[in-house]
Amino acid sequence: MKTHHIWKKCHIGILCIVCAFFIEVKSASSAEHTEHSLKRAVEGNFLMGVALNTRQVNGRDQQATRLIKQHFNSIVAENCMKSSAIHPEKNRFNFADADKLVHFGEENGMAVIGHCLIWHSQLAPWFCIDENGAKVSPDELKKRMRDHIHAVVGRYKGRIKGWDVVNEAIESNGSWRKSPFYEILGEEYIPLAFQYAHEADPQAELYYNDYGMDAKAKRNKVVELIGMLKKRGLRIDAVGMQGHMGMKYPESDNFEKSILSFSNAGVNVMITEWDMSALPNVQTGANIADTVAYRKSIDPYTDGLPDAISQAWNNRMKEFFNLFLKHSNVITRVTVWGLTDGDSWKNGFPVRGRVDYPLLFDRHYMPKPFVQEIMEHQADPSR
Ligand code: 9MR
Repeated sequence: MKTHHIWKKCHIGILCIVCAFFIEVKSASSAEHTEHSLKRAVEGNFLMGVALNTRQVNGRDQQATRLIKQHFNSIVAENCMKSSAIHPEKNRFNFADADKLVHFGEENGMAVIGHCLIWHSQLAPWFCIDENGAKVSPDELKKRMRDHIHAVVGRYKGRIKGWDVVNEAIESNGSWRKSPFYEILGEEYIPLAFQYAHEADPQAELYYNDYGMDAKAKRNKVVELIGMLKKRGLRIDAVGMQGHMGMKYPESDNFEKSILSFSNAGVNVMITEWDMSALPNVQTGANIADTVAYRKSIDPYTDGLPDAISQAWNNRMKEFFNLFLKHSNVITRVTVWGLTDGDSWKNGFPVRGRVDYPLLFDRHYMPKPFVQEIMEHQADPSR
């Protein structure tokens, strides 16, 4: 009788523990679901991506890590996969950061994007010259391109969703950029790069990526490039429209025309490096990397963004976001070029040392109003 009583007590105890456990799990998972999330808000439309800097890749910004997991389902390296970083000397690779980035993406079920294989900027110094500093021969450059692409793409075979194979090969006026690759191989370096990337990972998607894609001359040249690759039977899955914007450029009509032209040419479109400077535009050279000397007058918002500018910025971002949603049948990913305003390259370009506000999260890791709105709308679509 006594034993029976003890057993009964035990059963009740176990039952209570089990119930408590289930209540705990349920409330944790419903908390997760009520927590706003950008990637969930755009689910079914496109992947939501973010570029990670080296601090984030190395887990040295825990607040950032939390936000990245909460809001994004795709990542790309802002710098650590570029040739100067990953292949600094002819016979030396530095895969440490790239390995961590790919691992982080896999651990969190994110689509990892490779950026970028062949680019004239942040180009490893040895890549196109011999030991005397003279241009290498066309055959030697082909071999170096092939070795580089096979080593980098091959290392992450099956783990990277897609690669920016060639970056920024076209000038704003629609001519081929006179990069060291072009100077040695002519435009032939482009199909070769796509061919090598496909050999190294036949499953990986392959992209052409560029900025200023709203300009008609550039748009037409990109369409020509897609045609040239397709005619040769080479793989190209998407065109990356970087999307570095300002308060006055690009015009959304022109941007939309390019989305349509590229998709009509038979590829998907990705917005690959989205940001929008809130600062006054400054006249620079033709190149995205050209800089201008600092003047206080072109750095007006060091103490915070005035409400009117913030509102205009949010409206303009929303306008473009809606444009991306409108074309989500062909836009497969929207990636922002950094997480918080403090992380952005725009604080240093085209003028070093300005305080800019170009990204989706502010310097306190808080979502901007238009981002908040998108997420709330998803939580309550009737609004
Ligand atoms: O954001 C990147 C910045 O940290 C680097 O210093 C810069 C070097 O050129 O590259 C930036 O990223 C570029 C990207 O790789 C390609 N498109 C233009 C981006 C902004 O310059």
